Amino acid sequence: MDTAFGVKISEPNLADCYQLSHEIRDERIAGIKARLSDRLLILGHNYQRDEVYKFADYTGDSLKLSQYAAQQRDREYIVFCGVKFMAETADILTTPEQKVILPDLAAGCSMADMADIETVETAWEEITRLIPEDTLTPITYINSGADLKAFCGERGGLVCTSTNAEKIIRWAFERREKILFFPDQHLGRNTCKRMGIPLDEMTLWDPAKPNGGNSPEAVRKTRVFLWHGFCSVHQMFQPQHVDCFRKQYPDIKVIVHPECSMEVADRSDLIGSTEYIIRTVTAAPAGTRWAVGTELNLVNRLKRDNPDKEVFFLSPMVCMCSTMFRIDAPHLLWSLERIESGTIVNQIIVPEADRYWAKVALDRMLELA
Ligand code: CIZ
Ligand code: SF4
Repeated sequence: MDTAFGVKISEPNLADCYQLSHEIRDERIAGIKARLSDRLLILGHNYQRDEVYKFADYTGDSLKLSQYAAQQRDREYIVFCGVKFMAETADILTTPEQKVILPDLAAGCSMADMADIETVETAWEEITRLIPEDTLTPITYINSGADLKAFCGERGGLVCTSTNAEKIIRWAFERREKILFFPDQHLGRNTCKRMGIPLDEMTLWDPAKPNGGNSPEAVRKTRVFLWHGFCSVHQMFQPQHVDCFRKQYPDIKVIVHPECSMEVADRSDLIGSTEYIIRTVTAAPAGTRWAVGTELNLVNRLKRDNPDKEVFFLSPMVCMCSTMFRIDAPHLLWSLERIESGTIVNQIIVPEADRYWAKVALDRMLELA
């Protein structure tokens, strides 16, 4: 790093990265990757844009990526092309010497923001005023802040992803009678329904209302409390989109993510995480037709990688994760240049207060996974 009179100069800046042509940007990213070599690990979530996805050393859903990050003890820098809760998870699961970097700090998750620690604590108090605390397990979808993961860890609960939600919920029911599931109501409802839990034993918890908007009797007889959260991307898929495809192509298979509403999930042939969707469509026989209800970048990649099949995006609207979209090639280049220049930007550090119990909640999940 150059310095003049103690003032740092020539720090690579983001605006400059936007001025470059695609080719030069790609060359520079590849150059830094080669120079940092084994000191660097770039992780790419399945929803990432191709312009950064192509540079990932390892790709997958949050479960696969967090398991992988936990094993890479020798990588000094982990650049996470994903969203904040994933980078936080990687920080919790890696050593204090390893640095986790999120190329754009605005890459959050609108669903994760629908549950915060104060409102979850209030809900917990309201519920446990009516039922014994040792009958309730808190479960948080991995799409949540580290403080909420810590909340679960401290109360005998754990984390789940869309890949393992059923296994995690089963584990919880083997120990206690009831669960509080947040922030995604749809993943909770779709999974519990498939496990045979009747809808009238599930209650929506609206944190904006006293007692979540429920009577004390309703709270007492509930088995599954579902937080009033949802993914704005997946809620755009509608039952009529499924009907429309079925009418046009009677042989089509409809596969959707469990963050879609129950009405969409119930009309679909298959439901599962991004990894499940990719695996299923990739393994399907040539000539088959698929309508896929999940994020657009993933579906476009699936289309391109499966030219022997017909792959359609389930909605006529553009359902793109606007926060995943934040990580673009200029941000990736900028964060890599800053690693090389020794002036790291956007390092994600989970506060010490949350780290211990959040790790307990994640480890419980990883042991089961
Ligand atoms: O678990 C993940 O990574 C998310 C958020 C979705 C999925 O199904 O991969
Ligand atoms: Fe969050 Fe939805 Fe984006 Fe997934 S697709 S990261 S749940 S906003």
